[in-house]
Amino acid sequence: MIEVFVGDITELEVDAIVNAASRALAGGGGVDGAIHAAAGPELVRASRALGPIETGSAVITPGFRLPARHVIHAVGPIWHGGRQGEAELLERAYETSFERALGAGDVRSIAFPAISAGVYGYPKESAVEIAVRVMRRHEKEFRRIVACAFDERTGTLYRRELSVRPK
Ligand code: AR6
Repeated sequence: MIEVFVGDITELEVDAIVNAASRALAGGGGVDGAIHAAAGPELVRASRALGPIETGSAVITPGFRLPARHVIHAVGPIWHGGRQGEAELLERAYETSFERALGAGDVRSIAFPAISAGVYGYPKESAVEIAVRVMRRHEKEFRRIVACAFDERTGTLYRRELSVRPK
């Protein structure tokens, strides 16, 4: 089941939350900052040790002080206008996040922020379309997939995309 939640991803009681990380995995602003603040300083030590990683890839660490047991740190592309492979890289960031979740063996519920759709500048409509397409591909492997929006407008975009019949 794919559901939409509008609010702070760090509060979600799911097995894994996905972080929109930077290649250095060293923390930052936006959702990355919120996740590191809530998880505590152990998280930056654990994640930085696994970096740097390529855009489109992802690694998994414990969730430390978060309600979620795991954090999957995925690196989405920076938007450069759409002709530098951004769509493929964003799709890959979602795909590798799902791979890491399945690899953990105990992840039945997972929540995603809108990767790349903040500081990295990816147009929200297209980012949401890609996110939902990959989530649908993996829907049957999980009990819950949560599309976490931080504002109502993005929540509406997810709901609209989910109401459209898959192509
Ligand atoms: N819960 C859920 N979603 C959130 C939260 C939150 N607490 N806070 C922000 N968002 P961004 P990016 C939404 O900028 O574009 C960092 O510095 C936000 O509204 O966090 O992938 C990293 O270190 C937006 O829709 O990630 C990287 O350097 C979405 O999360 C860089 O930013 C993603 O926005 C990554 O940029």
